[in-house]
Amino acid sequence: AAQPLRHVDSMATMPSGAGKIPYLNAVILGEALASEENDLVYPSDDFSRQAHVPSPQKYLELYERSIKDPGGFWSDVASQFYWKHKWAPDHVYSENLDVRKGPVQIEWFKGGITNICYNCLDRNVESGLGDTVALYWEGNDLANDASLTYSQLLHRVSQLANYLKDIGVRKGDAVIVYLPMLLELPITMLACARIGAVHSVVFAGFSAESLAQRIIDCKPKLVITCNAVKRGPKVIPLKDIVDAALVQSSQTGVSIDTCLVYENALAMKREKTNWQDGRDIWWQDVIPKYPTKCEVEWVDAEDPLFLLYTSGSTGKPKGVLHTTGGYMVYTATTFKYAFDYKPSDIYWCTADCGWITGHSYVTYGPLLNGATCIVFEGAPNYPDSGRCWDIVDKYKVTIFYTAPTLYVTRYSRKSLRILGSVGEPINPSAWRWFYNVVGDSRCPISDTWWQTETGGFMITPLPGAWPQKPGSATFPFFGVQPVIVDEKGVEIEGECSGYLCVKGSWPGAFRTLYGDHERYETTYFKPFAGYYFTGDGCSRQAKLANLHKSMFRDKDGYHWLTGRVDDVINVSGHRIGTAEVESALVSHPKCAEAAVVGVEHEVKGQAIYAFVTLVEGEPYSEELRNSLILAVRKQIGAFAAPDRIHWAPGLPKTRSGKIMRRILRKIASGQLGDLGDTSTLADPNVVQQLIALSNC
Ligand code: 6R9
Repeated sequence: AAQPLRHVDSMATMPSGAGKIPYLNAVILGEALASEENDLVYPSDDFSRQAHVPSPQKYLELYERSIKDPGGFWSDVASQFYWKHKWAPDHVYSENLDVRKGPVQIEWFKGGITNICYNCLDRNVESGLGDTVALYWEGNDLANDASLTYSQLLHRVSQLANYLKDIGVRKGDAVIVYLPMLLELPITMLACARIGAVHSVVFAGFSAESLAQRIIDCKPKLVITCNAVKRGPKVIPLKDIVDAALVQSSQTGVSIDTCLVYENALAMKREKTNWQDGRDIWWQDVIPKYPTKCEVEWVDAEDPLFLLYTSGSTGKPKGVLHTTGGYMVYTATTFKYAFDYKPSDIYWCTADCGWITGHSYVTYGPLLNGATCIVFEGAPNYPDSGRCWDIVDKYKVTIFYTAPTLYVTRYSRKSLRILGSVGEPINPSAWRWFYNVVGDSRCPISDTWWQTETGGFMITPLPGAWPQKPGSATFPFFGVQPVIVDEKGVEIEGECSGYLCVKGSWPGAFRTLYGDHERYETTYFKPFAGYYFTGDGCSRQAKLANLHKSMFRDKDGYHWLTGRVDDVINVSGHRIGTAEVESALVSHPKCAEAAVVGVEHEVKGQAIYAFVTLVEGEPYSEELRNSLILAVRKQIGAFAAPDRIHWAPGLPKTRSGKIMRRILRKIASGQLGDLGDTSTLADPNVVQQLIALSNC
């Protein structure tokens, strides 16, 4: 079997704008890749015949049109949705991605008037899907489930939308949503969209501090939550977390008048819930009284749909802003093609709506297609590791979309026809296991590469269209022009590896960072002028199988994503900025300084490894180690807790004071013989001290 792709560190300095990227994760194009080269996994003829895109020729035909005539291509696609008024035909999109030519600006279908909730629900009910199940809900505990048809979902959404309007939520107002995977979560997103309010869902694993930070940043009209949730055997009192966050936000002058609380009686009875009269309102006491019909607020394609905070390489989370029209068209189209969606499918995406995958591929993408979709509240390993397969069997799931780190064991499931993977690179051996064991060597894998910022899939297989290569996300989606650049920002063609950028805009692209357009430009558009910089490394394999050599140009080779090249760590598909973890550690009174790196982890992809320097005279102890970890859990959330705290009398720094993370990464992963050049360190002895403390 082929080895997983290996990463190498090399210092790379970028020429402009953002300054330095500390290292480049480049794939060694050597043995590993060579052995994959001819390892093509073909879809069966039967599969291809029924697929939306049945051949490489068909893909190329569509792709080439999408690049040569983006306006025409996306206009045709967008026309399948309902628009109250259409955009001007000669002005489908406008863009400037080049900071040298002025402010970065992206618009799609501007002047077009629509509503995404209408397109998800009313449009489907009107076309006869009223009695089709839109959402199945599978609870944490085995006996709990529920479902809503498209008509029922529309009624529920309309009731909440009427309530929101009644309490004064208007178009453009922000609403913070801190809910677990209950049906009320997609209901809330859709209700906001219906009235033109901007939802900002905060993953219900974030701490009170993180929630407060987001409330302070977007100043919502109200907060929507539930009293508690069960995660595996544990009850988590979410309302208490919200209470603590609201105390914090009010201290900075952002006070919230209304907190709408869903009583999740399966986890906690309302009598046990802490309550603030006047501010807190039980969902069940008010929402069912509202009419089940609610006029939609028609919005411009470029009106904001949602804000989603994500981690970057500096401390403060970034409020990624998506608008309505382009996002709608893009999520629906990527869903349809990357999963070869058909009305007979039953679709399950295991992501939480607190992350972008849950926005685009639990809520919007599937519902825009009239799909039947499962919302799963629980954990994949509760009550045991067979839970996922029980769910696949129970609902006869045909499309199963998950992260490679999900614990999936046992054996293949008959109903499956397509598997999806997201969140981190899937290595060739994991790919094969997923393909052979879970998919019975029968189901194509859509390894979808994309980001919170991109709104939808960017590089992804189209099942049935072409042979796959284990571990490769294959080719760009329609309208997407990935380019690989070197550290000077020069495009490299053919077989190569470097920084992954995107040329031109696509409808699902984010339009700004909320309240900070300058940071938007600095982070994404200044590192390589003229391009959107993804933060990922990528290598491209130009040599294609003979079968397709004549069809794909050399520069259209298979793409292999090699991981982040900035200070972002990817733990089980969750993005965490090293700076965020460092600032949580440093907030501990006994911590003088901290440096955090990611290390490879068999199950989680990457694990968080923290080097901590204590304040003078403070002795090392297990107790202190635990209280440092607790500080991170409290400030960010349990998912960001470091796996390892490494005591550091000092940190390796350059003479100008920059921490050399490259060296820390080597120490963390035990590659001590291979530390590279340490001569530029201000104090080279630090390295030996750190190595000596490796096992403490
Ligand atoms: C959708 C999502 C984005 C980062 C991205 C990259 C990594 C996501 C991947 C993948 C390799 C894939 N990533 N999908 N890497 N192959 N199929 O995860 O969004 O949370 O914003 O993370 O995740 O490093 O830059 P987000």
